[in-house]
Amino acid sequence: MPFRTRYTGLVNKYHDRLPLADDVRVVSLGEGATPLIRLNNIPRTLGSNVDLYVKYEGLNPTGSFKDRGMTVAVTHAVSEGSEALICASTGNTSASAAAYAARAGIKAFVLIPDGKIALGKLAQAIMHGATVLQIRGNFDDGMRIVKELAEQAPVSIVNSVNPYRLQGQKTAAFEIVEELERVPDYHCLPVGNAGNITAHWMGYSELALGPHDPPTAAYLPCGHRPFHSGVVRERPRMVGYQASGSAPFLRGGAVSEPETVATAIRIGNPQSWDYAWAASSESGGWFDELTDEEILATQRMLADHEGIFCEPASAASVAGTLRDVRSGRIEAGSTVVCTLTGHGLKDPDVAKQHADGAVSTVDATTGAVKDAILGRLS
Ligand code: AN7
Repeated sequence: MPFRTRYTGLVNKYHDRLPLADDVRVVSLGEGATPLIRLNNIPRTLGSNVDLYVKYEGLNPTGSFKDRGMTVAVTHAVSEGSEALICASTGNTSASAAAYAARAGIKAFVLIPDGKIALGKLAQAIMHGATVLQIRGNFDDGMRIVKELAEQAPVSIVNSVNPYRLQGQKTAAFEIVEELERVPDYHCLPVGNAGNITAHWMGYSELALGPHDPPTAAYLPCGHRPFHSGVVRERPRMVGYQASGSAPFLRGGAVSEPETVATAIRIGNPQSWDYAWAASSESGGWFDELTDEEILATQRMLADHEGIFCEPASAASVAGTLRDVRSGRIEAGSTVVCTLTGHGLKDPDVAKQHADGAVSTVDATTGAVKDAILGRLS
């Protein structure tokens, strides 16, 4: 048969490794199966022969990794009869929740920090018909309110404190091991609320631990035993990168006024604090921080030298990795996967800052255009 079965999303692909009933009605937009792209041009400048891959999660249906968790969380919520979702968000969770709620035919309420989310994400929440509540506060304020509210109103919380979110997000680790046909030596991610680093470690651990092994301490309980298969022996070191202005894992505790240009990770009080520490220490990994300038320079470099446009927060993973490769902390010969968590189109305002010199206005004549081209070819 020359045709492959149509891909219909990660729940259908990994159903036997997810805590969902066999006959559940799956709410999906075809998420997952994102490309794992080997970087060609940037590693050449490093002076170290690392094998560097990016998992381009920006190619999920709403443009971020959140869709992996949302398909599972919304499928579960709908199966329980839920008619409304709620989340606090720096933008991507709200975009994803709004889309999956629309798909399921239920309501979404999203709390976002006033004026501090990227334009594309706000556009998504609006277009998908969510009720958008801008709060006069930051993500951490929104998170506190949502957790209190979910106990008082008939709304399902779809932040990553919902264990079904992390169950969905763990599938990225499955895909990476399938695609590489091995376990990477390092997996590097940007860290905000710390759900994704936890979910990846859960996924790698399910592959590496046998049915009788105790689970990792980073396992968010889900009313189900972990789906340990023991099909591989290794697990990667998990490395988490934060923006310096929003780096609670580097400060050793919550940061009250988080700030960074990478608004997706402008989070001072991560909900998966203990789990992320467990993932880091069990794996022999570490946390580190990047300045906004380093993050933006790397975002630009990925777009300019590799053709890959990610949002600023995502670039933190590659920025940190490049620094750690240069210093030798990540050894030569390593295979490294960086998660690019969201698409660059989410945040057009950041891209506009680079417009100087890239965009020039010329007369509508062949001569004027020719002059402009020849000037740049020489
Ligand atoms: C692009 O949307 O928290 O450490 O509310 O959008 O699992 O929180 C977003 C987080 C990294 C951090 N990159 O992941 C939200 C939200 C992007 C993100 C993160 C986020 P976690």
